[in-house]
Amino acid sequence: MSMFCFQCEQVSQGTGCNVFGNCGKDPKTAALQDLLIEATKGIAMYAHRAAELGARDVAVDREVLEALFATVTNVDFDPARLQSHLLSAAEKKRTARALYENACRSAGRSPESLGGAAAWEPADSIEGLLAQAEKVSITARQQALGPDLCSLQEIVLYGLKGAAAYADHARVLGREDQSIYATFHAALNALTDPAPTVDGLLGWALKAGELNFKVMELLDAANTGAYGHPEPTTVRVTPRKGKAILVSGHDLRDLDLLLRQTEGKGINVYTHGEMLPCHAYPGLKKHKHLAGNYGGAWQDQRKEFDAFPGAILMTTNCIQKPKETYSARLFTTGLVAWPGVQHIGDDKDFSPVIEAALAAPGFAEDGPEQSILVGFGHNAVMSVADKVIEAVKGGAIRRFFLVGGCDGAKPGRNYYTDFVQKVPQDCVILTLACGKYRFNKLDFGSIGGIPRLLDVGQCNDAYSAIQIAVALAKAFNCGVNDLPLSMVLSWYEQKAVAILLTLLYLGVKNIRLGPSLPAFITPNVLKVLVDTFQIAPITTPEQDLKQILGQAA
Ligand code: SF4
Ligand code: SF3
Repeated sequence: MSMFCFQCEQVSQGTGCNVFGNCGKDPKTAALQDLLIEATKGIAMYAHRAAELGARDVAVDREVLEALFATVTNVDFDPARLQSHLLSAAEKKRTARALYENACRSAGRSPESLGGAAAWEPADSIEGLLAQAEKVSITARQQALGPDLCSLQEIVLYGLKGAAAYADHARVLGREDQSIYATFHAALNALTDPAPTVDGLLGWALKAGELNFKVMELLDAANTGAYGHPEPTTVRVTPRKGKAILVSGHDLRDLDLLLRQTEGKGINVYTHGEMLPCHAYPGLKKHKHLAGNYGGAWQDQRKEFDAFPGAILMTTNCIQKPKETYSARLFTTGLVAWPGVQHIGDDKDFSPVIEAALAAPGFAEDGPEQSILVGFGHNAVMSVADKVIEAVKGGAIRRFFLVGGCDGAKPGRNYYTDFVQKVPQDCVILTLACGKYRFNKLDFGSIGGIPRLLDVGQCNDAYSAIQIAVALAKAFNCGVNDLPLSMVLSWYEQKAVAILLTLLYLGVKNIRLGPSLPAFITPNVLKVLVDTFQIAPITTPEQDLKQILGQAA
């Protein structure tokens, strides 16, 4: 059985995974994910039309988010769970259809008879589902539409996948927005257009960026509403003696619930990967047993989880194929899944995680004292804005570099470590997402009391970085593109695509992108992006810095 997927950075331009996923996704899982996307489009065809008539159903809205999120890279590798997503999607599609037809009746209109994705019903065997998936594969669409239109469709879809992940995090904290759901439906519906145009799809790509901006804003409100604004906080990066649980992913609520359930149990809780920024939230750091941060970015997990002497909880991406040495003390929750790995359901009863931690040896002794500084969200940076503006006006700060994004396993990512080390001493580096593990334990010093490395937070805290840039632009009475600010980004999965589309929607130009350009962007589409937004691939740190600083001089 073959497959085709090119949605992440683990494939080179002009290629894709076609025998087995470099991420560990097998052809069956890939096919079920393709079909789940088709099912989601079918739901959206009805939900979009219903929304236009003022009708909505929250269960339908949530289904779309969950289905999109489940297909993000390194989230769900379990065919059985994907099959149940498919059945649930089929059910919600019937609900959406009834919603639309009732709304039509109320409005005295006759409903459209919809075909394509809207007409899909799940086959009753796995073989049948796989046969259905083949008809809606990327390859089938490439043949029908040609590579450029298919490329643009995938850009929109990946932006929506990333935004859906963030919207789901906001949802679990009780924040949802009807207009956001309506845009998801409208965009997915646009992807079912049998005769799309380049301009139309480019428009949808920017709308996906706008949508993601609103979603990140909602998530920021959800996180800060629940746990307060991040504040500059020193985080221990070495272990403490005792029993231990490691929490990875992006979901603040999961960490909160786990901290509550482990209170007084003599277990230290550590953050991993994108959970590091959690230490800066007052509502989370108040727990004394939130002991520190352990390990680096996701791609090192097979080595680091192996060495971790406790239980491990994955709340979102990026999970990798577990080693047998730790699979019994590894747990998933939310949309993440790996076949055979114990899953904690929506009741969020973490007792099995706690039991596994108590059964494991824990750390035999304290590690050496070592810590880093996190917590420079928009609120924290804004509170010292006067100082920062003064330092820029007085010439103490020459330029800001936003060096952020995902980490990954392919070679070539040393660029980012080299780059930040070569940034001149009178420049400040803002960072976010998991790519920072390549340099966040280095000492960058400070400028007039302002640390030279400011950790803004998780990938979704790109919202904070944007707020900081907008505030600086206001203070200097200029546009964001005229600021002494350069963006050097690293991407891996579809959340990074969503963020990139947000930056393009906001009109940000001259972004440098690496470590390689997306395989799903064809040369023609790339030319449009370069001509319109002056996106450039990274070259070498020396050359890029020379160009940036030369331009700036
Ligand atoms: Fe390959 Fe990335 Fe798709 Fe996995 S998600 S199958 S690594 S392109
Ligand atoms: Fe990292 Fe997966 Fe993207 Fe949230 S954890 S940034 S890669």
